[in-house]
Amino acid sequence: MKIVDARVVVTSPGRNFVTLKVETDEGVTGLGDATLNGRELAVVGYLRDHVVPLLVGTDPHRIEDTWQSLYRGAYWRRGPVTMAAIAAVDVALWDIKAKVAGLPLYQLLGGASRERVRTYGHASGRDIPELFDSIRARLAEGYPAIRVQTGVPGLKRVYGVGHDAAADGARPVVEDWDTGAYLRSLPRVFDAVRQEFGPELVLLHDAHHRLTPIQAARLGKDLEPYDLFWLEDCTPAENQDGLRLVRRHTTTPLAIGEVFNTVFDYQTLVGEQLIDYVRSAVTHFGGVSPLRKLFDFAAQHQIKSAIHGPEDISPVGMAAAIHLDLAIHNFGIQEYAGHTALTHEVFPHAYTFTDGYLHPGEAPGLGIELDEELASAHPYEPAYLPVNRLQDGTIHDW
Ligand code: EZ4
Ligand code: CO
Repeated sequence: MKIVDARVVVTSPGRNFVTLKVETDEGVTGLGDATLNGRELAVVGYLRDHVVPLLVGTDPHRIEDTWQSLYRGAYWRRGPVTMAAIAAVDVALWDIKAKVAGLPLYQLLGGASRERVRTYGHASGRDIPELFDSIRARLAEGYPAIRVQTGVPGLKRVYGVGHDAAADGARPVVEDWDTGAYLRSLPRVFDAVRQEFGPELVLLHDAHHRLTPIQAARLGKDLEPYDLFWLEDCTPAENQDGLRLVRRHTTTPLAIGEVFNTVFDYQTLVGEQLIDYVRSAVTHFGGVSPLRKLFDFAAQHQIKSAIHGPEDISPVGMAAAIHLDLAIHNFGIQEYAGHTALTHEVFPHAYTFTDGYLHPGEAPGLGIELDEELASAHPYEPAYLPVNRLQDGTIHDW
């Protein structure tokens, strides 16, 4: 079997998605997600100009060899653009192999370790009443766990709260930030949520890398009475040593990794058990092959999976995640933000979301298709993530 062509499709049925479609001489095709929010076209160029020419003529069954040749052969390793491109190839080849086997991908990964995949959804509000409405809406949709984000008194606009208008437009929207105001308000928000919804509701929070380690340590301590499932991205984790300080001071579970691209980013965090959940996406971590190795490494330290699943992971990337979730033993939880109705039409899929749980379905391969005609009717639209500035105008982490 040989790869005869590979094409990159960019479509925007609500937001931008980059998809690689690999074609073989036997007519079997495979799909992979290469979406990198705000830097989509860099990955398109990497794939079209530097990866596709190397793929044509190779055997699609040699997934590990292809992965290693793309990773090591480029000389320039790691980084989100490179690893998103390699991820798309890896996932497309797994799709092809599973289709040839006539099995859903999870069967090739060892088979099901559970009946269904527990998810969490996103609730947010600019204030407490709006937040409560949003939590009720997620509960009505069946979500068994909920990520809570709120506005901060004195700030006009906070990322992840309400409509994600910040992603629209050709220039980044500027959002304001005040860490002191945030640290004072968040424990009060969780106190109000616990009083309204009781002790059993599974609650999470994403701090979006905005705190220093000592601030993160304080927030983790302040949130302990509210029994969070996790506190996510409490501090920018390039400084891995900083997590030692956070860990020493709080028993609030920690989740990190959505911006990580390789296992090397996790060496200290996993090796010293400084976190409880690894958050990398199939799409940004080089695909199913390396993510599975990460989960095996994490399992040795009692750390569980929590694959990143925001709106900007395409249904192709979601499908790959759900197969892995079903198969691995140390599954923790799957983020599932869902997609627009049009996105589901562009990417018809076998996976299902029922009562807050996902299942990859039984279709051979990933169980996903791409309606190329509909995709081409919704071309790329420039869009950037927002930037954060402090009151004096200084750019802030996030
Ligand atoms: O900000 O996917 O946990 N989810 C998140 C996401 C990320 C976006 C970045 O493109 O933090 O909303
Ligand atoms: Co996050």
